[in-house]
Amino acid sequence: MSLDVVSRPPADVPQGGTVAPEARADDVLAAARGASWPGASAEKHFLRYGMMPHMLCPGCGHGIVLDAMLRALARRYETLDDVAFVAGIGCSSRVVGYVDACTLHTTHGRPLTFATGLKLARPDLEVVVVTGDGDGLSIGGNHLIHAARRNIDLTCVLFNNEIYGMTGGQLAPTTIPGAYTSTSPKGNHEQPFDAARLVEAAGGTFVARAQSFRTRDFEEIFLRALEHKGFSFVEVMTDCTEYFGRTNRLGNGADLLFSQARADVAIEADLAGRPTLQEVPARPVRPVMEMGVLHESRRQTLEEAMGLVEAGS
Ligand SMILES: Cc1ncc(C[n+]2csc(CCOP(=O)(O)OP(=O)(O)O)c2C)c(N)n1
Ligand code: SF4
Ligand SMILES: [Mg+2]
Repeated sequence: MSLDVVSRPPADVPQGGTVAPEARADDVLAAARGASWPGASAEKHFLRYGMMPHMLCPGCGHGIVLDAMLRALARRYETLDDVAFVAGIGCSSRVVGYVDACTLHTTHGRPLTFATGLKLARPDLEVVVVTGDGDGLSIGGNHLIHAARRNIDLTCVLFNNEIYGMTGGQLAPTTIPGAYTSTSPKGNHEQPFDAARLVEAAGGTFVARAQSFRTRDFEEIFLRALEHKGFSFVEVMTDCTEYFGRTNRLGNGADLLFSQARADVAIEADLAGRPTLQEVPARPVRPVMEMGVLHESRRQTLEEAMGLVEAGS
């Protein structure tokens, strides 16, 4: 999560470093909760400053996505007291540790199972699941399709960087054909999952795809996903600079981000042939895909079927 210079807290704002080393975790959080300074945008109050500095590599897209999620949450909620984040394991899943809400960092591939239990016990909570393409589609793929089938009222954001970032850049079920990874030294020979279409086919009632490149669009989509009753799934394309970008010689974080423009079918169609598009570095292997809300429908949620909430509430 990167803080821009303008919104950086002044020195007297409680930081992790100002808390005595022997302090308990609660003390660190209490100090961080006081973090507030004139001019800070609303979502900055949702960060745990005691957890900084963050662990993301320079140029990693995950911080951009988290920032947009917090902006959307700040538009919907004054506090995060009734919001819980549940994540698996991965660099993407790790970002929930920087959010000053009730956060559960669970086991690899299982955030949806923990979130299902939490939601059934506390249907009043807004439960947001953060997962990665490895976490949510590989080891956790089974749980993803069943959460969609059950239509439980969760919002799941899948950070798709087309690789296992945290563990050294192994091939993921989303890696595009031809891409080099630490486990595909001759280039990937497999076809990737279309995560959004998979969830739609499994019964998800709100399905969307967005990009870290168009962060405002993602913010709007995430807000709509939060408002939706039933299983909401947002796949957000993001970049692993360290393993995907470097291994495939695709440039730095900015190069990777701009190259996403050419993977959006609408942009590609709109700008085709214009000189501006020719200047955008192409990512040779990423397919051009449809972005935006791909499916939205209403059917009985699991909580409604179980009588835990009033139908239509
Ligand atoms: C049961 C289990 N198997 C494997 C791992 C190792 N592991 C941790 S994170 C990860 C992949 C994460 O990839 P992804 O979800 O795409 O997240 P990213 O780091 O790319 O954001 C793996 C294989 C583990 N922690 N637990
Ligand atoms: S390894 Fe990749 S996904 Fe993980 S923090 Fe670094 S750039 Fe981001
Ligand atoms: Mg990944």
